[in-house]
Amino acid sequence: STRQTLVMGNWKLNGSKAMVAKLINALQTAATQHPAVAVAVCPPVLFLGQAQALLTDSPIALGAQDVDIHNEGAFTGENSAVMYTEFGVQYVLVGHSERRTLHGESNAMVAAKFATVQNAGLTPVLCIGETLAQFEANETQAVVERQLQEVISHCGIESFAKAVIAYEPVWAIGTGKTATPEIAQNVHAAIRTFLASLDATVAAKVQILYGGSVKGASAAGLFAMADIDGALVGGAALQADEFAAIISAG
Ligand code: G2H
Repeated sequence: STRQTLVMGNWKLNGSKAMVAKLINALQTAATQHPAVAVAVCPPVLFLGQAQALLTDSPIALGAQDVDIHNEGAFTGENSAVMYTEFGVQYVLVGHSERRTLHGESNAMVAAKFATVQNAGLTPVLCIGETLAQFEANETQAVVERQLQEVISHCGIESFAKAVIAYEPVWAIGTGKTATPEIAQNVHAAIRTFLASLDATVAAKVQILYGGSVKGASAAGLFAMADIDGALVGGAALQADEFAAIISAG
């Protein structure tokens, strides 16, 4: 696309101190060699401090995988957006399908998280996407529009001027089944058209990432599409050579 490519690694519940050090050091080289591509990693929160120290003066940005809707208080086990600001975090994923499915997060909860992230001055990465059953029932567009509409109703269309969208068809997540670049492009274009019906300027600028089993070998075909502005990468983000290949494709 003509927008800047953003390659973001979502490490999910993986890592160790040794792995964080090794992976981040390996990625520094790839990110430095491709300064036109924006690169970010989202380690588990326990490793944010270590990652922040390793990323001093680095072009690689830090992200978090989830957030609570409160900034502080009696919310045992949670992490807040305001706390993230002390760890150099720039991006926060909201509404990843694993949060929606495994933790029962509704569209309303995801919209509240989106607002909390923006209020702390950070950039939400709104994850949306349909399940296999919805895909087979031709409900993809209706599902992603509902997921977007909740945020628009809660935060306004202009909130997407400072946000990223990640389209992740649930049937492609961790399954090895990547949507073809054409299938993904069709949905990305529909998302952009939907946003453009409300605000053309915001729609033209917002980065829409594709996620779901992206690998080094599939990245270039996806990034060649007009409305695909990067990738949210899970499994392949844990292997330095695969993630570096995705960065190179940007
Ligand atoms: C989708 C993606 C990263 P993977 O969950 O958010 O993971 O690339 O392993 O399908």
